[in-house]
Amino acid sequence: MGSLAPSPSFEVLLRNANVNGAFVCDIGIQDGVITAMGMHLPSSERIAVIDCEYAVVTPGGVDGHVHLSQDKSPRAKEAGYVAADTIETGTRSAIAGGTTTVLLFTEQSRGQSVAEQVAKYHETAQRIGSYADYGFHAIITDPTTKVLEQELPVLARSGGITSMKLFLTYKHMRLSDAQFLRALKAARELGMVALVHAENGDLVDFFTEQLESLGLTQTQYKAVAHPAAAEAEAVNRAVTFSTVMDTPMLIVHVSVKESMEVIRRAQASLKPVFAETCPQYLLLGKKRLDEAHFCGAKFICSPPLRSDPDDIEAIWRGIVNGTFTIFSSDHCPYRFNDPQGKQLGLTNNEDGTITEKFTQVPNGLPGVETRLPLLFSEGVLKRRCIDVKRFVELTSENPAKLYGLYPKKGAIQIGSDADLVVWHPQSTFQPRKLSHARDLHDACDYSPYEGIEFWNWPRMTLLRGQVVFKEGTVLTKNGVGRFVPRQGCEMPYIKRMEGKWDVLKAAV
Ligand code: DUC
Ligand code: ZN
Ligand code: ZN
Repeated sequence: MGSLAPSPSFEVLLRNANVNGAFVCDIGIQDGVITAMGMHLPSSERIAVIDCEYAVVTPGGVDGHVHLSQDKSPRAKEAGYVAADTIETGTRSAIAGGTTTVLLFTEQSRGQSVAEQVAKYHETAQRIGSYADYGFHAIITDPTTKVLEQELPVLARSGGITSMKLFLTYKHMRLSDAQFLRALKAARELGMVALVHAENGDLVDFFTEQLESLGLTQTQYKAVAHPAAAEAEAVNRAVTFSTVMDTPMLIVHVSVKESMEVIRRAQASLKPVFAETCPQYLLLGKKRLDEAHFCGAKFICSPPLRSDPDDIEAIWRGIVNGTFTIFSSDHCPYRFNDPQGKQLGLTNNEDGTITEKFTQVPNGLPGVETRLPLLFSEGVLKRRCIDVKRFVELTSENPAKLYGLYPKKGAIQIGSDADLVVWHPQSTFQPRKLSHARDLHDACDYSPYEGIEFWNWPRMTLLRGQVVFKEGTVLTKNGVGRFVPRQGCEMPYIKRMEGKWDVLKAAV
């Protein structure tokens, strides 16, 4: 008699999982990794069995755009703001919303070393302790020869940091075109993805000065100061440079249709241009900036919420038609009732009056916990414009591929980390309106999505096989999350381009 293959062993068994809404099976997990998928997998007393009750199970969310504990730069100190969330509270909120991996930002201020900043963020993450797995993008504001030729090669080749964020706006952060090109060349040579905050800084500054000279400084003027044209011009420039340099590029937080048109054109000719949008551009409009009693400040972010309803519809179309590669939170929270948060936008005048200044309000919204349930509820269940497969692409699979984490993250398959979200069976879930105080786990004091009705919510989150969140309660402590070193970009066009780049050869 021939020998039988040993049956796979597992310590956790998910029964009746509707994997990505596509097929039902059991999932066996051993040492934090998926080791078996099939019908009626054998169990025993020593195996922890979780019955998913045929509910949808998706890979743990990978949020490629999260700001935590990022308020120590000279820029932040000068402005006087303190972020609402640290790595501890922000990742606690992430796992409660089904996100098991977050990519955070290390920030180089001008004159600083990028490598030293990365080392500091590592130290901070270790000291504070994360609930989720995490990696870093390196923000580069000063692309010196030392940074590009000595520091980045080490970070990319042995430090597991394979992406950089570059700014085309903000006085303290933006790159000139020449610096931008040099940074893109380094990214191309090192196999890094360049994330770009694309707004024309001069245009925004000019509009801001004009508004200030007219005394128009209330929160609603934030949207006027950042016109669609400022974004579209910078996106056009960034995409042009990406094409010239053949550097994979992700345009972050895209908010207007004009930007999408540029991106779509580049994608149609298979340029390595990718795009991200965020929940606020799908679900919130400029009207929120008008809210009374300075509540508009809760909605101040850059790029701003848009007034044109066509923009919101266009963003939805991009979610459906593939223009957007990833859907990230851009979680960047500041407390509202806090003198080091959104209240920085209120100035007490000598005559006893108070002036609102949108320029002094720290930019950013919370959203790491609501990202998955919002897209699932609004996109899959209410509008029914995307299926679970596309939901998974946007929230987990594509960010994992783009940032070199796939298939360890972003997939439900044998060999992948057992990072999983078990949703509620649809037939038994009672729709509920979001209450920040009751439902969320961050350290902010509001949610921009307060009162929105959710049609489902993660019932359970597993991080490397461990149930870390269940039925509204976080079950682990900070410190279980690990740094995940990343490989190069795995998006399909990039593979095709490998080894074909030589700008000078093409020119002569
Ligand atoms: N850009 C971001 O990506 N997040 C917050 C603020 C900003 O300008
Ligand atoms: Zn940005
Ligand atoms: Zn951001």
